[in-house]
Amino acid sequence: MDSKSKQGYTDNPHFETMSSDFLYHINISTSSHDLKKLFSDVKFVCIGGSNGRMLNVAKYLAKELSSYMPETVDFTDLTGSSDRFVMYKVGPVLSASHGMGVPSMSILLNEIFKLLTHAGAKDVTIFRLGSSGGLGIKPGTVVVTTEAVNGEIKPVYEQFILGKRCERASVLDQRIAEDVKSCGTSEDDFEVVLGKTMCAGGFYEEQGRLDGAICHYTAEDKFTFLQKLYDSGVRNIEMECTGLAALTNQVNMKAAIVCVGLLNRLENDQVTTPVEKLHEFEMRPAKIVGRYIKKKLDEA
Ligand code: R2B
Ligand code: URA
Repeated sequence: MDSKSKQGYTDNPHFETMSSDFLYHINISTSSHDLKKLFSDVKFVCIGGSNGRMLNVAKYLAKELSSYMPETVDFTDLTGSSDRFVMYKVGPVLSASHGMGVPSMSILLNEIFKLLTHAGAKDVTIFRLGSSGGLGIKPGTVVVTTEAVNGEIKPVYEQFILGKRCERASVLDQRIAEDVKSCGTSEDDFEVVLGKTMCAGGFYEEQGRLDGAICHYTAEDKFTFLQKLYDSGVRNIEMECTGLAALTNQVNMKAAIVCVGLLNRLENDQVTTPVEKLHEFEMRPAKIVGRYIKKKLDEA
C-alpha cells in the first residue's frame, strides 16, 4: 500500500471515501459529534487493560498535570453506553481501557486512530500502561519495552487477513523508551528498567504457567523456556505489546509500553499479591508516564 493511502493516523485508501463513520465500540460518530472541537488538541493517549484503572489514571493525570488542565475536568466516560471500553479526556490526554489481549486492544486502536484522524490531531504519542509477569525482576518493578517479541521471541505481529498470514514488524521508538525510563528517580521505592517484552496469546499455557486448567509440559520444560526468554533479554510477559508496536508503527504514531511486573515468573505462577499492593503497583506506570508527559508539555 503506497503512502497516498496514509491520512492522519490511518493507512487505508477506502477511509477518505467514507461519508460518515460510526466508531461502534467507543460509541462515537462523525455525524453526531464535532470531533475536531472535541479531540483536535489530544497529544497523548494512555491505554490500559481495565476500566477502573483507566479512570484512576485519568484522575491521577488531571492532578499531576493540573496546570495544563481546563478549570473543571469532567470525568464522564465518553463512550457513554457502549459498555465495551471506557474513555476519558483530561486536557491534552485521553485515557482509555483496551480489555485483555491483542484482539480487544486492536479494535480500540483502530477506533482511536480514526477518531484522532477525523479530529485532525497531530504529534500524538500513545502509551500502554499495563501489568505483566516479570522475569527475573523484583515484583513491582516497572519495565519499559525496548522490543516487543512474539511467542517465538521474534519482533513480529501475525494477522490473518483475507485468508493469508500477514506479518507486521513490531517496531518501537528506542528514544522514547529511554526517555520514559529516565523518568524513574532514585527517590522512587521501585525500579524502572529497560527490557524486551514477550506478547502471549493467553495467560496460562501461552505464558508457560503450570497452574492453568490445561497443561501438557513439565516444570523443567517451563523453566527452560523462561530461562531462554530471560537470556534473550526478555524482562516481562504480557498480552498486547506486539500488536501495539506493529499497529502504531503502521500509522506512524509514536508509542511506548510501560508495564509493572506483578510477580517474578522465575519464582511463581499465581498472582497472590494483596489487592491494595496490586493497586499501588498498577499505578506505577502512570507515575512514570505522568512525569514524561509533564516534561514534554513543559518543553512545548
Ligand atoms: C496483562 O494482564 C492481563 C492478563 O491478566 C493482560 O491484559 C495483560 O497483558
Ligand atoms: N499479566 C500477564 O499477562 N501475565 C502475568 O503474569 C501478570 C499479568
